[in-house]
Amino acid sequence: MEEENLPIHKSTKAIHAGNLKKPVFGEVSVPIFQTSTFSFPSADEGAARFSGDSDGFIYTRMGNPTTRALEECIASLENGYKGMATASGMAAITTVFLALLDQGTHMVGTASVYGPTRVVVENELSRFGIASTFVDTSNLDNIEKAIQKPDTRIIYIETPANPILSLTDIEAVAHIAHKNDILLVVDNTFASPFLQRPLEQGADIVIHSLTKFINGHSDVVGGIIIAKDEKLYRKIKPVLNLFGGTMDPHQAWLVLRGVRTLPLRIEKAQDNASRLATYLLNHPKVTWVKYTGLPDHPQHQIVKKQMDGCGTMISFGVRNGLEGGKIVMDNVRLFTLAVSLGGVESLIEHPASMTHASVPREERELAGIRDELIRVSVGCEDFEDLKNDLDQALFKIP
Ligand code: LCS
Repeated sequence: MEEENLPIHKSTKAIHAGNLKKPVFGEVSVPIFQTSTFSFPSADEGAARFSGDSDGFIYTRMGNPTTRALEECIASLENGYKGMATASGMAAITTVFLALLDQGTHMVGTASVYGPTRVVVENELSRFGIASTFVDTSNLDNIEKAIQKPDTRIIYIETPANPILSLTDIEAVAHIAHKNDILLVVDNTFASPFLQRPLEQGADIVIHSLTKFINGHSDVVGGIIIAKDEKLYRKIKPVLNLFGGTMDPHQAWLVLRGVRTLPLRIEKAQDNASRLATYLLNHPKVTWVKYTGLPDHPQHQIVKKQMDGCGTMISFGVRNGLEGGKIVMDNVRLFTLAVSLGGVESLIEHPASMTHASVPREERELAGIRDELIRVSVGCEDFEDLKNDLDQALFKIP
């Protein structure tokens, strides 16, 4: 094989993809181009940039070199056409909905998505005549039944889903979507492109909250949309530019710095998570554990089919239900009681009263988010310290 045709692998992409082709001073890291606007060398060139005949930069809401570097890096990791970085994960999600759904149309979604994703559809987009059906998408029959021809425009899945960690077969759903002329959108936040690349399985659009694994240091909020082809990119990009939920260059630089170590962080945190899941499973105060890497996970086969690893998220229940869970959350010393996930530090939270509190109780319970469920995001600390911390907190339960 010719040297230039050798494939580039994912750890190499995380470190090199998006680097400027022509560094300004030979700099090794991408600079922060902290400017709101860009000068045009001539009036004709300014007009050409606006008409699209030239791809030079115009104004940071529409594009910026630092932000573009991040977009190229993540699009490369996802094997997509192009990325569009956004101010938050929710900005990515709402931009896709606004671009692809019209008045009178309908979408099908995973019931246990991140709470606000569901609330924005059911409470806000419904005001503009957009309908939705949220079902357990791990069961393909539910998806087939929820489709309303010809109104359904998108199927939106989160896999692994937040916080019950159920999995949806991306390839199978892509097949159902495409035979019905529907687009498949996947929120890949919980896996990251290091563990799962939905476009390779037939998805049309991938979304991330960059706030989580990709940035990985709990110091930035951000999001990204990756389109599989130019047609979808051209449909979504103007909507993002107009609604204005774009990413700031400083934010982009921080995420670019974070993504360089994504593979290292995921590998360490995933090793911790799989050992902690086994430890919890055998703990006398723990009643059940959900982790995609445990053999009793109902969709364990799907992990093998579409993921390169089991991730770093664990859900579990303890003796005395929610009361026992509160004792654990109030007594951890190393785990931080906080929402969010995917950072180097381990976090613990209670979805029913925190991340998913905005979803009405009945729908929450139908989606499997029971009051007793505790969620942990396992970080990169030493396993023994994490285990000892949970152990002392668990033994506070009477
Ligand atoms: N998608 C998923 C799967 C998420 O978990 C979140 C946030 C979002 C999208 C939204 O991203 P953001 O706008 O916050 O960047 N999830 C959170 C969580 O589980 N705890 O706090 C936030």
